[in-house]
Amino acid sequence: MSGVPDARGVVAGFCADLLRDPRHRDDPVLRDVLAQCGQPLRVLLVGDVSAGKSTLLNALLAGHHAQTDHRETTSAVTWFHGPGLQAAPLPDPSHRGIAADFPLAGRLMIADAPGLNTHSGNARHTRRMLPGGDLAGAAAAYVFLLLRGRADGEAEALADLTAMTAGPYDLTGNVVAVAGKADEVASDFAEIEERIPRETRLPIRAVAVHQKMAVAARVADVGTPLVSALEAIRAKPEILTRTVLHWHHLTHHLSQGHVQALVTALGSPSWLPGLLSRTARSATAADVLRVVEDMSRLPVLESVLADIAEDGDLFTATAAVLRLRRWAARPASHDGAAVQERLRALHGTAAFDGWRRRAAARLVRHGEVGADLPRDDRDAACELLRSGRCPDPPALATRWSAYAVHPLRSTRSRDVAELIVGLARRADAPPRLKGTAR
Ligand SMILES: Nc1nc2c(ncn2[C@@H]2O[C@H](COP(=O)(O)OP(=O)(O)OP(=O)(O)O)[C@@H](O)[C@H]2O)c(=O)[nH]1
Ligand SMILES: [Mg+2]
Repeated sequence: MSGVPDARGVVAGFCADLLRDPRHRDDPVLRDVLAQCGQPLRVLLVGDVSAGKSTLLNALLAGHHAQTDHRETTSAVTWFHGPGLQAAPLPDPSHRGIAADFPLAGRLMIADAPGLNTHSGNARHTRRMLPGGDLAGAAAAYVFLLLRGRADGEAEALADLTAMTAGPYDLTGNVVAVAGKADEVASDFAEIEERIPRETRLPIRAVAVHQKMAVAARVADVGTPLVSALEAIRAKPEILTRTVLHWHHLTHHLSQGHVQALVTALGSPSWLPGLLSRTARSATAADVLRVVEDMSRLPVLESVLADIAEDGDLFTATAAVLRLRRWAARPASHDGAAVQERLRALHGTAAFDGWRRRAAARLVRHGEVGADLPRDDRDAACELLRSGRCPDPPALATRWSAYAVHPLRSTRSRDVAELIVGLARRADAPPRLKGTAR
């Protein structure tokens, strides 16, 4: 399916066309949608004051880029993007942009934002970026930071965000819930990650993260003193004979610097025994930090973000089309109805055929569609939707046809199944490798 233009390239062309009209030449929404379509996926970090957003960001960026404190700290929306995007156009003049090299740079740009419950009123900057705000859609994906491993207080906000950004094809995956400060929660990570989507009844991916450990793993001036503190403890094994450990128990045995390093990197002393046992055979400081990184679960969040970024075209085009629809529906619009009509026509283009197939693949892989079919049938359908090929197209068509006709199937599931059946009937099997005759 090569040679098909990206959907966001088509939307960019659409905006460029509108901007040629003298009535719209300086329109800030059109200018920003055009910029957005040319940039890596825009991700916004949201959550309450002191949820640990900036700390998480520093871990993702592997450096002290954002200021952190126990009081309300972040006051403006600040975008972090790869060094290759110098002076990247931003959604609003009040936003700041900072170039930094980080593992996901190039694939996404990420914004730190004021907490949603500020006393200062700075929350308005964040709310402008959320559904209902004038900059809604300027970010196409969201990392929503939750506290205490629970989503109950945020369920409505999460539901609004998911519903209002899903677009015409019920796109899933652009909202990631992060259960932050996991060190302060008694439940284990797997339980938290499984419970959040179940309790909210939303198709969101939840990831539990210990941001402090993530920073220690990635930022040298936090990680190096931690490694040295762990070595000091190993030299005095009597420290860990207590069943309940508090930081003040360590002050008689370790230097103040070592205790401080442990508090900064671990938050709670309950993580110390596990960390010591998991690093008992680590030969080098780098080995220790790999264990710290693994325990922080930052790599899991990064892999979820990398997966979203892989479908950056899908998410960006969806957000951009939703923005343009709202722009065309604004009360002052002279040509709104005509623009809406032209936007609808975009969905008939080859680029949007590809967009629909990738959205369907996400629904099969991450959503409810095909949930009662065997894993192999879902994997083959995803392969077919993404590449136009799969191992046994006629067999796949038969199984997804049977799935589609079930009387209790939702309209969305039936649409996706019919799309798969149509593709399977036209598809080729991949060429059989030499020597793999059955
Ligand atoms: N125990 C624990 N504390 C953390 C963790 N991550 C951050 N903190 C602390 O939480 C406080 C707030 O962290 P920030 O990263 O500044 O929080 P924020 O969400 O950016 O806050 P605002 O910018 O004010 O909205 C700081 O004192 C951090 O040290 C964590 O994983 N565990
Ligand atoms: Mg902050």
